[in-house]
Amino acid sequence: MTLPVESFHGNEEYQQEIMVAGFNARVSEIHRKTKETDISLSLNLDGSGRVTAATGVGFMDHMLTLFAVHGFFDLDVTAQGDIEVDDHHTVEDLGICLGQAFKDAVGPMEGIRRYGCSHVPMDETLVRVCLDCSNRPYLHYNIDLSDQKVGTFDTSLAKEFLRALVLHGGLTLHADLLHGENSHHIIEAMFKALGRALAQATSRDPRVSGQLSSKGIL
Ligand SMILES: [Mn+2]
Repeated sequence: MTLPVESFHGNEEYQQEIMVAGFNARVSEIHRKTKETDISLSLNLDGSGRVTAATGVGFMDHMLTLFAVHGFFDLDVTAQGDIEVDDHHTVEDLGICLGQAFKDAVGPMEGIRRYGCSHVPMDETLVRVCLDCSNRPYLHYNIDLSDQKVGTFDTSLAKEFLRALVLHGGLTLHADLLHGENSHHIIEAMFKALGRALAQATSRDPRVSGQLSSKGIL
């Protein structure tokens, strides 16, 4: 669903910018409340990388910020989760909400490139993320992390986040660690590659009319 511009952000200057771009605004707002988490998220696919992230999980704030900056998405996200249990519910539910927001903002997946692929190096690390806005959720996750924790963050949650994103965003996604040692670098490179690949896949191509599929439908 494409929201009317005036319902987004309540910021006139911002709304005008979107209008000037001459396209329908590809934006989404998600509010999701369960007994475990309460998340509000707004996303503009055609943004400039303006981010506010306050999820209660510092490492995820860092990752969501660099994801949006490198994908040129505008993203505002707040979460109140049961982090007194651990970060699991919050991180997984952030993946659900971000996946829903992408699916919602892209709408019927018409006129977009559909595929995106990005290699991102970070010092000794090189990560590749390739994805397809396919409506066929599938995650290939070939990222071995030698550390169980980065700071207080449980590194296995990176996969949980991606699994939720893929399922709710209708994405086929392959994430591969080509080489690397430092777990912080590896997860960070993965989130940057995710941002760049999603930006590419969701970008408009004037040659594409309707959905890019030889079958005619995704
Ligand atoms: Mn970092």
